[in-house]
Amino acid sequence: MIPQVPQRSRRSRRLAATGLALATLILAGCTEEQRRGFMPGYSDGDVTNLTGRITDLWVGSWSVLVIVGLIVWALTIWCAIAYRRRKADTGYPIQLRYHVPLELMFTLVPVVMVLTLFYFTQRDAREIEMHVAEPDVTVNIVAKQWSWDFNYVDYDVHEPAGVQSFATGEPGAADSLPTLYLPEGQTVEFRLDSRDVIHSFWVVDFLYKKDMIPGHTSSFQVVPERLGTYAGKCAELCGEYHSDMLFNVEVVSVEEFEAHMQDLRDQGYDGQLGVDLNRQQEDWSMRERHDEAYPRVREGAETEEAEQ
Ligand SMILES: [Cu+2]
Repeated sequence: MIPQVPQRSRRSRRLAATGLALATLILAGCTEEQRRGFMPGYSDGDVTNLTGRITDLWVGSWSVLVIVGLIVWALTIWCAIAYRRRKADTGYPIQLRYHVPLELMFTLVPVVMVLTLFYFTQRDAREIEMHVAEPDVTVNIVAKQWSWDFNYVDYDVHEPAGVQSFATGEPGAADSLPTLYLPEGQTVEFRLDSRDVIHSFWVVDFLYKKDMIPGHTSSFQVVPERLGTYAGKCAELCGEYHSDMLFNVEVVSVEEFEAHMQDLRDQGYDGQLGVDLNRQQEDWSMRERHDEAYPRVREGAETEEAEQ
């Protein structure tokens, strides 16, 4: 006798197969951008050693959340339709209270979900925040309203001081922005400082950013893995010209990086532009720089004051 597969199990297996086929079809039809969950990235390789991990965490999290969302919406709509009030109904529907299994379920399911998300986030955050004892290159980045100073600690040289957009008169112009050079394939440690208010160091394609807090050095390490030019910006609202607080990152080969260090030394950019260059000092007074750049604005204000 051939054992009969029960109807129910056959149906659920068919349902599972259809679901799997559908998921494969959807994923196969995805562009690379969609598979990255629309995170910045390139088809020819990861930008840093961390971007793959960060993208996976993002895509994994939102895929699970979309599935949970779909289940919740489906159940909500189903309940509203299946248990709607009919013409013949009178009085209240059955009032369900102290249904222990049900209450356990809607307490435990969210707790399990939150713990799962917490586990993966914590696992990845620990990896991302991991520091090796001796990075190949240490860069000290000093944020200031509203530009950046880049110091190459091991070489004791620095990039020319970042000039504020109101002083260059070219807000966002790529060629007047300060540029940070990084060697490909080397462990780079960023040491982040601020001279004035809280800023945030963000290289968009690195998919990671970190606050820069006055009086406190924060740090993280990455290995840039892809040659190219990347856009960086301040990710913490820090005042009037926050949106012009931009910079570029050039990931170059180790040889080019060494040559650039030599260039900076030859041009006399030795030493470090530390946090001791306070913006309260005359050289760094933003108000004066601003008034110099926009004298007419000031004159206008003075005339107005005189008229009053
Ligand atoms: Cu800022």
